[in-house]
Amino acid sequence: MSSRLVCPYCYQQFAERDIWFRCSGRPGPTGKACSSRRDERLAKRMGFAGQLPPAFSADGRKRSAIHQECRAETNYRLCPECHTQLPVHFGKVENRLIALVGAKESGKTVFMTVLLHELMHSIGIRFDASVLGADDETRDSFRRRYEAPLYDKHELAAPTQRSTAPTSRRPLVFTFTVRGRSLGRARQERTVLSFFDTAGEDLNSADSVEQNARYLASAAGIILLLDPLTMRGARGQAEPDAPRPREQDLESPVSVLGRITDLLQRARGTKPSELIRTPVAVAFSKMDALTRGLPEESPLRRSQPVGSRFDSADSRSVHDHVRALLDEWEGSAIDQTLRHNYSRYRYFGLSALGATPTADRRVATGVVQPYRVADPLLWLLSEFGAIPRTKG
Ligand SMILES: Nc1nc2c(ncn2[C@@H]2O[C@H](COP(=O)(O)OP(=O)(O)OP(=O)(O)O)[C@@H](O)[C@H]2O)c(=O)[nH]1
Ligand SMILES: [Mg+2]
Ligand SMILES: [Zn+2]
Ligand SMILES: [Zn+2]
Repeated sequence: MSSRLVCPYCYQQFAERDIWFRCSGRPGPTGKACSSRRDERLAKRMGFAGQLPPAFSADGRKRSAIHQECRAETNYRLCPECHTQLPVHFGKVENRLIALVGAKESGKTVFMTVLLHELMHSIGIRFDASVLGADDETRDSFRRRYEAPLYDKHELAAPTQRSTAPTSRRPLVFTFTVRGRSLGRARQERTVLSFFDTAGEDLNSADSVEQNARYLASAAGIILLLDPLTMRGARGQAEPDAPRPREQDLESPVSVLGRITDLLQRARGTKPSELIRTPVAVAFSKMDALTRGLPEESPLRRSQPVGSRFDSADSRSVHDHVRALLDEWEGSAIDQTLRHNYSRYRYFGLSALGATPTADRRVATGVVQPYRVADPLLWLLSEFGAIPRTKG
């Protein structure tokens, strides 16, 4: 495990011994109990203005600490930067931040919602994995703001607001647990996953660039979502009723990729001769609108893998196929940028909804039928060694 930890909520890096604690608020041995108050740091960074017992620093390598004022013991561990309570086992298990980025309207919010829903259901069963929200806020907000509107009301989310209001911009943090083996003994392998639903504009405006830079720099893996319907060569091949983004709003995938590459190089201090080592899953969304134009034998028309290991051969053939499609879509510059700047990248084609939504932003068929929606994350997890993969 790396010695530097990254907060899954604010993406600041720190050492384990710098972890803070929050007083339990229960009376200590002398009968004195600490009162609750507003935590200014938590309010400023995360927009939480409620009352909580005081935060204090102690030896963060320990599971618990004694608060000097009340002498009560506590095991609430906090990020030293934003004062958010850290997930259980934090620092003792792999902590992987997955950054999800893409231009406005590329499909990030829908993708994240469907991906997490799938992870908790079919993908969880497929890999015998359990995926749980790591904190109350994540559990509540995922259900209320993301899952229920899409799955119960069949409505698509409104465009994501820019991250100036910190309350709405807390990442969703989950723990992904699979049964692994270590030294011949079965054990639970836990990975903390943090998803930050960036608003498309965030990548453009200077004031949110710093937060994004930190987010990207701390990420163990990046999912870059690109909308093929914004590419000139693909637009002509799309289903006639697929909603096409308006021309004047278009930010071409290659310019999004360029900007992210720039941010990463700056944030990581990459030397001009070096490649960026963060694995990048380059995923083309909304493929449902293009499937019918693809050749019969295209790997993007066959059924998605179902085995209990990540299917490497299938993933490679999708990668090669998408690379070939890029030429047709007039997107060869994307491949050039990736080849010259990244050491690990892989192409994906997916559809979160499985069909074109209606003009009033509803799920047309009433059922979400995702296709290959988990492939990018599964590839990243297999790159980290968190899930097994087939040879090939
Ligand atoms: N055909 C098709 N369209 C999709 C799919 N997913 C999203 N869309 C369309 O893309 C639009 C934008 O999706 P969002 O998930 O809100 O996009 P976003 O990237 O979060 O957008 P911002 O929050 O504004 O940055 C939706 O309203 C849908 O019309 C899909 O799987 N298939
Ligand atoms: Mg969004
Ligand atoms: Zn933090
Ligand atoms: Zn106390």
